[in-house]
Amino acid sequence: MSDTVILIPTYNERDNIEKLLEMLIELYPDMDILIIDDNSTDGTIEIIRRFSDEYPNIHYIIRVDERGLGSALLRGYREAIKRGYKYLIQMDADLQHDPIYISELIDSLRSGCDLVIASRYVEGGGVENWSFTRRLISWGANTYVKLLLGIKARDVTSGYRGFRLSSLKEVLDELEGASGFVIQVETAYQMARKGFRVCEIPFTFRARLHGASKLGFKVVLEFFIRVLKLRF
Ligand SMILES: Nc1nc2c(ncn2[C@@H]2O[C@H](COP(=O)(O)OP(=O)(O)OP(=O)(O)O)[C@@H](O)[C@H]2O)c(=O)[nH]1
Ligand SMILES: [Mg+2]
Repeated sequence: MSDTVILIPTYNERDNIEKLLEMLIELYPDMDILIIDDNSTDGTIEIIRRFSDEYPNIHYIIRVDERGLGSALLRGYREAIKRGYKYLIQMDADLQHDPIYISELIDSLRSGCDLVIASRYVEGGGVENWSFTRRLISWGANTYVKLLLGIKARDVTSGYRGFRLSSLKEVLDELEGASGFVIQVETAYQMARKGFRVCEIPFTFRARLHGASKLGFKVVLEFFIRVLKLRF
């Protein structure tokens, strides 16, 4: 067992997950991987099973009665703590998060950060091929969070990040009930509030080439409401 686990939430990522797993196996052959899938209907599960059969370090959980990025990540955090890992790297399955940055995220954790965010909005970071609307949504979400919660990190909504699990464990109960991507904000907020060290490294967010975004209206609404609730 490695001391670090790579956590990947998946929902209908058939055309991305295979490539991602191949890249991870090549770059980090000894690292454990944990996939949390919410009962994908497009064949993603069959691909995950095939890899897990071949590589003993690839683990997965299929949730059949729940859906949501936030609750899937929470399940992954709890599972990783239970299994005794020291660090956790969290990344999307859709190839927007280039695995090349994982070693740098781990270095930051080893050198003392409790949370390290792969950030689009620090010097040297950026986004590839984003439409004006997509830029506006991301900028708006980050600005809203900063105005309300005063978080110092520049990219609080980035889902590409690393955690020291002993620190994350201390805020887990506060995250309960977060269903969508608002959980990214909540972990950063709660960890900073507890005095843990939050760091950022620059990264370039790639364009999604295959599959559909799951960013829906309900998830955005939850984001606005839960951030407001944290504030007041
Ligand atoms: N288990 C699980 N994973 C999910 C769910 N929704 C999204 N994901 C995964 O979470 C990651 C991020 O979701 P995306 O839809 O790519 O969100 P995004 O990157 O903010 O949006 P785009 O830039 O449009 O791709 C991907 O790996 C998804 O497959 C869900 O309900 N359950
Ligand atoms: Mg994505």
